Amino acid sequence: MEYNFSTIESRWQQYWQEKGTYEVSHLSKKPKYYVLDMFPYPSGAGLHVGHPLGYIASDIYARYKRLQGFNVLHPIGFDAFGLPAEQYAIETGQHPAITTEINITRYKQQLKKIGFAFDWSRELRTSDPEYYKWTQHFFIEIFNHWYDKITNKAQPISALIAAFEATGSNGIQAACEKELHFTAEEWKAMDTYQQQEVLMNYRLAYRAETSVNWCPALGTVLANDEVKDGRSERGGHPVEQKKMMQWNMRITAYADRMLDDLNDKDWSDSLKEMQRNWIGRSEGAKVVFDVKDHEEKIEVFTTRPDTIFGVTFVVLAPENELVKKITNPKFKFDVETYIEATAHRSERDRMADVKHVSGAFTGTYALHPITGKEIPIWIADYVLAGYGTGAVMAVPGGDQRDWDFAKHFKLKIIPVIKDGDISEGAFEAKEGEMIYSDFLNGLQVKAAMKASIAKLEELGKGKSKINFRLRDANFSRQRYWGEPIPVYYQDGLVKTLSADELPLVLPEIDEYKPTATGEPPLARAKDWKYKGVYEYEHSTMPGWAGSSWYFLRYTDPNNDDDPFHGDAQSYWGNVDLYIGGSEHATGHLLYARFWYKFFKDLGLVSKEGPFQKLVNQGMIQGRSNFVYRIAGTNTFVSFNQKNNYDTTPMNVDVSIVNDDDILDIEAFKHWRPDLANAEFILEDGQYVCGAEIEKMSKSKYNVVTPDEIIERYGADTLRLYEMFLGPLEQSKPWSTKGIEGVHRFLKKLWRLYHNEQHVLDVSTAEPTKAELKVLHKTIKKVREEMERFSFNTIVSTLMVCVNELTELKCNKKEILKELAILVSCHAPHIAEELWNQLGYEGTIFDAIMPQHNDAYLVESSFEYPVSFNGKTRFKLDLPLSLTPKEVETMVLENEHAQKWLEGKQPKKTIVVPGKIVNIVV
Ligand code: ANZ
Repeated sequence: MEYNFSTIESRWQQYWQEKGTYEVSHLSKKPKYYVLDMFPYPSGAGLHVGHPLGYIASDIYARYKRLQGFNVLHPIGFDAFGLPAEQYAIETGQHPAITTEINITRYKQQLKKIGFAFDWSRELRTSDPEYYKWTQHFFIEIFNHWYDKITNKAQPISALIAAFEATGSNGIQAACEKELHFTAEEWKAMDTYQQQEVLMNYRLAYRAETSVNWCPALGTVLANDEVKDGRSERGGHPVEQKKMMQWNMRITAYADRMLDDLNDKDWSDSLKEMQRNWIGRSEGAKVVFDVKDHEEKIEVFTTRPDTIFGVTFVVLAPENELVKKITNPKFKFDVETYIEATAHRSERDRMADVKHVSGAFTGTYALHPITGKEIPIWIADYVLAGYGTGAVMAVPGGDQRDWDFAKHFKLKIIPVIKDGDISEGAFEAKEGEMIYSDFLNGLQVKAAMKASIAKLEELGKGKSKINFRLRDANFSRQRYWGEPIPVYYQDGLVKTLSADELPLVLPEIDEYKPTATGEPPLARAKDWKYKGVYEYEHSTMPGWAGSSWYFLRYTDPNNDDDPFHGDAQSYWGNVDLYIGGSEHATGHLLYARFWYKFFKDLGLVSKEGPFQKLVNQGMIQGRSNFVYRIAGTNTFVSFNQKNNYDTTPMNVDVSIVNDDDILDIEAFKHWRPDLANAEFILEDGQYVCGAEIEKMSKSKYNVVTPDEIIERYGADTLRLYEMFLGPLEQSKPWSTKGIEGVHRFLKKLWRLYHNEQHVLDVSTAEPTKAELKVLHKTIKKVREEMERFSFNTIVSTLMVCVNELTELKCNKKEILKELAILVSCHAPHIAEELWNQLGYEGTIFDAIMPQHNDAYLVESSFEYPVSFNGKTRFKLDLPLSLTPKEVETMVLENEHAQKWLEGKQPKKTIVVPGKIVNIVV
């Protein structure tokens, strides 16, 4: 039989499925290894060749670990809630569950054809009520906990209530919204509503009036990481800031712990840095300003308490609640006009736009906390409502934005650092000696920071504070296709469902849009009420809810009584290797770490973090082709002549262009009806297309699917080829130029085992030294490369090995058996087939990864470079056992040496054994 990949591949895929080859159990004596892929969102477009890149890499490593004797968990499932299916539902009326089901079916077909070692018995879907029942359960758990800064972990809310009853808020150090002070008596005197409000201030999942990214076009709130440049990541619609009553998760409580254990993670430095910046820890102080003629106080956060004497004004964010309360009526109109004008600008725009200075004076004055001097209070949109306290003490001498503002509005600028030039801009360096700063004069910045904080504390006007850029995570989405939040409202009180009432299943609705009054789609479910009476929460959970713990469910996916069982969890532990895209750096990877730490506090898991090693695979970009239409005509001009005309490029389907960028003109005319009469200006009788590297996408007609490649070359070729394209972490354009070579390699491998008639032809004779050397050199390299995740170089290593064995005409079973195992991780189907033909029972993945033996690698001879007066002239292969004298004799006797000596006697001959021979003439 010739190498018939399609028969071989379907045979082994069927075998794996029937035998459950990749199904694993935690009841095993073997050591475990957990390999995870970021699970896919099943989009309508199916998989293109870029999607499986990471899966192929993780699959190779999973197989490698199994061959090393590990019990390998390698699961897959679907992140099945999400916007696209819902948008499609809005447009067509088709239930998102149906769309999702269709898409998943297609994904599964595609994935199965690539031959992944997934344990399909553990497949899960976030939209399955049996799964989201537990996502809802965790929401309730989070709601029922608060973060205690003393024990540095989450504690039950019941313990907090008990403490309030005993001693009020006294002694409580909690991660919370506002610092509240009340006695036990005051607590007991509160009614249920007041108590609920107080508890919301502490709960880890809480409802609050929140400034959100509102996307009118999608009719929903978006998370910070779902907004790019002021637009929605999906669809590119404008996003604005709006205050709404929202569910939030107090991720900020875990900010310090999330920073602390980043250092121990085997993640790329860039990924860790992205998380560090996103969490954004800042050390500084909280400073309190009294407001003249008002009860209110303004609290600011500053990283530069040393510059306190350089404060010449105070700025509030336009959204700051204080603005209304303190604005002088005479300035009300200006202030309101300004607020109106800035409301539409997203936070990102506001941060990015440094040139445009704007603001309004409130007509009110703050009092300097130390000098008591009057300081004007302004509002300006460069101060963000959601960061710090939404207010700043402006020091134009030390902060550029304050400097720009002061110049624009002609406010005072005081220098506070000696020799810090502030004529052209602020002096922002955190060094130097303090001036014009009263008791701080003469101190260096660092000492001044300490001294000023001490003074502020003494006056009761401030204290040191650590601030985080990280915000609490918004948890409400005004969408249909997500997990219902398991909450109902009983006379205004928030109530959660009890365990036996879960899952709270998504109700059926007539249309997937918001209601006419702007209520979320779930408000359309008129009869959907708790006990038929109380309104459920109408917003659903965000996409990241289900993906924050799915890796734990995989350890015990069919458990009806628990989200996962302790034994399964303690056996599988955390994920050893996680492969996925870097776009999840500040979304999923933060949320999952947050939930995991919470689980740790509950004693559900024992490690601090879920993902030990993490690799970000690069993107496979598309290679687009273009034709050039002459303006106003249906004539297309070939690439090299396009500049002679007024042309516009048009993307053309890459499937009708060959590898040399030549267009199939007939196919082009049939591509679209409007092109049937197209005319062409050719070069050398051909139409040459332009080409460019772009994102692989349907709209650019540059999508290549794994299915087409598998059809033509087989899955093993696809797997090898995707790895062969380059280092895993690198992004690279798709091109099929080298695929034939990779396919030929598999045929050549096949021929090593078979004779001309394609019949298995192996010998049980002892392998020669040369054959053993080739094999063991390969084993050593493959293992080293596996450890480095260098899957691309393994392909070349295997190619070299097959070439060398072919040259040696090696058909020794002892060698070929090991070779099949070495190939099996990349090309599992052909390896299984060869293994089987060699007469071994069962799957090759029950074999053991070969180990190299140094004895076979020892070189017995060396090819000496021979140089004359320092120039290498020829090479000579000599036994390494020769003495330097013998080497010298052999070299000088050689005919090439005779030629270069031209009859002369060498003045000197230097022999470095095993390295070089140099002859001086
Ligand atoms: C006075 C000062 C003097 C400041 C100086 C800086 C330099 P990071 O490092 O990002 O934490 N700030 C505080 N809250 C703000 C908000 N809501 N919107 C915009 N800016 C805000 O920066 C903290 C600094 O950013 C704070 O320290 C404050 O300005 C400003 F020579 O206070 B500083």
